[in-house]
Amino acid sequence: MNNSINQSIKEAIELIKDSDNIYIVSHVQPDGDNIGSTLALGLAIKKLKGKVNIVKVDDIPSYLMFLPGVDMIKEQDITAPIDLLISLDSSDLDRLGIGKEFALKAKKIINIDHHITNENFGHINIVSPTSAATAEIVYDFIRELGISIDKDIATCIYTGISTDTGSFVYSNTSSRTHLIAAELLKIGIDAELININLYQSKSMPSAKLFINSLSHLETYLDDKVGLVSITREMLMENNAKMEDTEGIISFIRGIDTIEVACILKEMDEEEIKVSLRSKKHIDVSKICRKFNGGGHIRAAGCTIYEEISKAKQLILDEIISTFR
Ligand SMILES: [Mn+2]
Repeated sequence: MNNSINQSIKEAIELIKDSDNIYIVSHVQPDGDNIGSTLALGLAIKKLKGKVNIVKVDDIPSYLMFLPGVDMIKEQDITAPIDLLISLDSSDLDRLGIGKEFALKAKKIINIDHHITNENFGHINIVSPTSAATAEIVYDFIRELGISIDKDIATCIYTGISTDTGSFVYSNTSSRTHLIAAELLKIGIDAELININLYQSKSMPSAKLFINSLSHLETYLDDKVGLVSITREMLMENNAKMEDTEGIISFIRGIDTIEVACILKEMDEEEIKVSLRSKKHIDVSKICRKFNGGGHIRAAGCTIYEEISKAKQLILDEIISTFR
């Protein structure tokens, strides 16, 4: 954390203390870091102010439903006054889905994130691309807020950090990541239970989709690039949902020759969500930015509004050209 970030955290805390109607928004297709950060900060602000509103903008994946306070995330009334809105783990307003309307209505916005592509859309921006997860920033934030981190808050922070680092494996994992995790363990979180919920609770439809999709793995450039397409038809065949694609892309990156792993998800006929992961050399956030997406050097995403075979060709051309 550099000085300007520390300064922004102090300003944000003053704003929270002075504000009445505080809203926190999750983002569309929320992940463990988004929900974990949202709940950790939500629980802390509730301790501080007695009340907080968390806006549900999308379904919460079932593997996160064990999190303490998850019931606080619900659909909210847009006509109510919003003095302060806090966005977590979202690089731009569009990613907030319906939450964008709440943001545009809010008198003030605090934007807390770790994406390098963050658009600094807040009145106060706490953006730290060197943090492995937004939950890491939230850990510092809550301590500065003067609220003690209890077992529930610690569970949410640990979930955010664990999921965004691939269980402390990805290159974003730092000594600080481990130090924070150690503090959370000291507080008494049940890491075994968290790990079972996050990593050992795959549903059978999800397992079947996993096997089915990987049997259609395509590779390019002497197996340096691996790609899988998930169509809506495949979901139907396996009785699965899009959230059941979790884990496929990291499996592809886990193959020894693979440098770039790619998964295409057919959200709609001409709406293809693309996720990219790289291992050592390729900056995939650069590739995704060409399609108005973004993310991190080793993990990024974008949406291509074309039919799936066309989207595949477009993203493949970009991936292959980065190897030249
Ligand atoms: Mn994150």
